[in-house]
Amino acid sequence: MLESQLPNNPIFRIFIIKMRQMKRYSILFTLIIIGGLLFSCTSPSDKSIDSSKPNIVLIYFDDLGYSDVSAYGATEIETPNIDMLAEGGIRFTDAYSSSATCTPSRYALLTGQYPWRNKNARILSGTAPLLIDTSQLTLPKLLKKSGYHTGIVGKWHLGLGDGNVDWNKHISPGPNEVGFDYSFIMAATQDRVPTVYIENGLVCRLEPDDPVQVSYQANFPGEPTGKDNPEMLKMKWHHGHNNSIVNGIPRIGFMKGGRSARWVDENMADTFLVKAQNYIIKHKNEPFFLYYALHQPHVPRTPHERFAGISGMGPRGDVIAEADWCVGELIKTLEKHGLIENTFIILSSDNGPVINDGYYDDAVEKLGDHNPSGPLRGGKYSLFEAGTRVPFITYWKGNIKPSVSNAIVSQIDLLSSLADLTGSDLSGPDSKDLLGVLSGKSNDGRDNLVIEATGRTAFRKGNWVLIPPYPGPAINDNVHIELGNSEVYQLYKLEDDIGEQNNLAETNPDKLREMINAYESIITNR
Ligand code: NG6
Ligand code: CA
Repeated sequence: MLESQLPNNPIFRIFIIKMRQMKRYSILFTLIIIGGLLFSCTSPSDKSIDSSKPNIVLIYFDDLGYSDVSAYGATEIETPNIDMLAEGGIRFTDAYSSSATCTPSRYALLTGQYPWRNKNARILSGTAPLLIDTSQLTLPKLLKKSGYHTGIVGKWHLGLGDGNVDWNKHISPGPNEVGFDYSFIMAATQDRVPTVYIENGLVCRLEPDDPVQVSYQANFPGEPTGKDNPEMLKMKWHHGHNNSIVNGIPRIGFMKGGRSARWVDENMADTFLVKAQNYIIKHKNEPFFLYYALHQPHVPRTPHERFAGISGMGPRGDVIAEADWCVGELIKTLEKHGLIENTFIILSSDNGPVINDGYYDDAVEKLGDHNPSGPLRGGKYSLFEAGTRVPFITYWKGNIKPSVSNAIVSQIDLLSSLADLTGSDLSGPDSKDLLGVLSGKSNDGRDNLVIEATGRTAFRKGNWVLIPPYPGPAINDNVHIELGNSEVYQLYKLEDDIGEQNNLAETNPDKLREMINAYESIITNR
């Protein structure tokens, strides 16, 4: 056998060369050893050099702001694990969630469709029916067709069942009916009932003699509430969040029973992490898609005691540190199992930041010099940039060259881009194939993008942003966020004015008209 004819595997090559040099072993013994090596060379770790169907891990934060991450300019908070991904991958400066709240962003992420095309895509209660039609194309469905095993661990918030769920029976339809082979979820948000984990449609650890009952209409007689029983609270409510009390925390919505099934908020990060790690380990021998939907730093912010006090910024900073640690542990799992070079990682957030989102948790008092929105205006719920412009990182060790990109990309584009990555020609209605951009081969992102915030829409095209007039308060006083409402058109040129301070609508009538026409041609075509 000539040197050039030896197999590519370097261990194998060295082995054969060594064996030739030694010459004193019998041919039979050589064959046995080579056989053994061949066997081990086709073992799971070999997958790490097959880049035709990389695993896909989508790490999705809840309410993480543009500058809540040190790689995006935070100076008062440290996120070494997210930073590692940003420094070793592509850090996008102009990437967007579809919306300034959770449900619509997640809807767009999974369906590749603008959420404003679906009138029900707004913040859902814990008893809302499944928002995605089971006949709709979704990202996990598409990946299944490409030969992937698909799993979700974490926050769902896209509705479950038909609107009349019996939480004590198999809950369906849900994530498993829209493309996930495996699901371990919280139904809605950490601040909404039911406060239980649901694995493949079944509430975990439920005892038959203590069924779970949930209502968003009325309390169950005799059950304490945050409003009437402040003495039972370990975290006080600021606005909303004064219904049922679970684990000393008042929630949105009423719940009775299911005591053994109730989550312990402080353990949630570890619970989701371990489930995500187990998923990876279980499916390491096949292409897999893991949607790891973290619950941080959404309210209520409940760091595990290992992280309580770590940031000096109160629970909001602590849970960001906790979540960053989770990201690090997840990466370690990929490394340990030889998967890191065969895994395309995407990290982002469902909407912009909010400091006080309904509880007294020291987030305001201990914020200090930290500014989660960074240079951007607004925050969660806002049509201004900080509502939807979020951290967005792609990472694929050995395949993506580290860089910073200012291409306009949206989470809506993941569906068509990941289709391309995995050899599928399927696409979503509003989803652009930006695989070249997401993998660093091009900087040619979107030309334009409609963004959504609590039912309103705005428009980015090139370096300009148009916010149409909307009634309503300029500021949400509860959360202290500028919403973007104004009686007049707002037009900002982001390259000169990233903070959206100078409304150029009056002085640039031609640009204003061009932007309105472009925006209306998309938005009226529902
Ligand atoms: C709001 C909640 C807020 C949060 C949000 C959903 C009140 C007063 N506020 O209605 O605390 O739960 O819904 O956040 O109830 S999201 O990130 O899931 O969209
Ligand atoms: Ca959110």
